[in-house]
Amino acid sequence: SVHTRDQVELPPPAIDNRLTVHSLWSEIDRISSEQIQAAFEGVGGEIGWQLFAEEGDMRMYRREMEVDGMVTDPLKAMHKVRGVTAREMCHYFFNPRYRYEWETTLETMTIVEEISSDALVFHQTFKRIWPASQRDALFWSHVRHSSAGTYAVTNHSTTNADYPSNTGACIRLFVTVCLACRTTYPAGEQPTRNNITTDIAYCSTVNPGGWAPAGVLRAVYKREYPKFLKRFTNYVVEQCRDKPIAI
Ligand code: 6CM
Repeated sequence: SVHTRDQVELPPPAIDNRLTVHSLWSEIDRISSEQIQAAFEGVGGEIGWQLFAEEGDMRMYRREMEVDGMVTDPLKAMHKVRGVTAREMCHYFFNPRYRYEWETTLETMTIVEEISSDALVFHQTFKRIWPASQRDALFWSHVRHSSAGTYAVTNHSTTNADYPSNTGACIRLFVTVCLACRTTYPAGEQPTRNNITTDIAYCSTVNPGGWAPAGVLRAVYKREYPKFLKRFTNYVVEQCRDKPIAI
């Protein structure tokens, strides 16, 4: 059935051995650990995160930052979703089969390398934003179980000789993204769709890789990130509604 097929492809509870012998393993392990730890850190304190979007349990913060005149504002979002698990959230974010259904900025997606059941390399092109050139990205994506009730997906730019940057119409952008999710339910109870809550921390830093007007870019981010997180979480809730819970 559809359910059993989905179950076998859920993020594995332990790191896949094929990943640990890959040349990217040490980088993937280090960046994923750093990203997951930073994701759950608060937005208070001295760093100066500014709230720019708020809706229900969702809060989005950014820090204005420029590198060589290019906007590289780090973004951090917190959300809370009921009725779906961290493992399910990460399954739908990681698995390319579902990506076109929730990702609206995407134009094309190619799987460049299948490293293991928990790590893939993607090439993606994004919809063009006037008046800037179209962008593409090449990044590894890794899903892992990190601690009790916690799963996370980390995406980080990489290189591949078969996918050189800035050769065609696209400018290569650089991305570091982490979707970290933690599920809780009342002590002494069994987890069900009715008593679980998943806390979500989503962090993203994009370097546009070449000229793009700062004002346009910030306006696009302000509109697109809340749209993405609402759409994605609603999508996962819909997908999971009639399926057995995957903890
Ligand atoms: O994290 C998100 N999606 C993942 C799967 O696709 C993946 C994507 C990373 C790329 C993020 C790039 C965002 C830039 C999109 C705008 C187009 C660039 C034009 C720049 C030049 C003017 O981690 C969800 C990403 C949601 C983005 C709003």
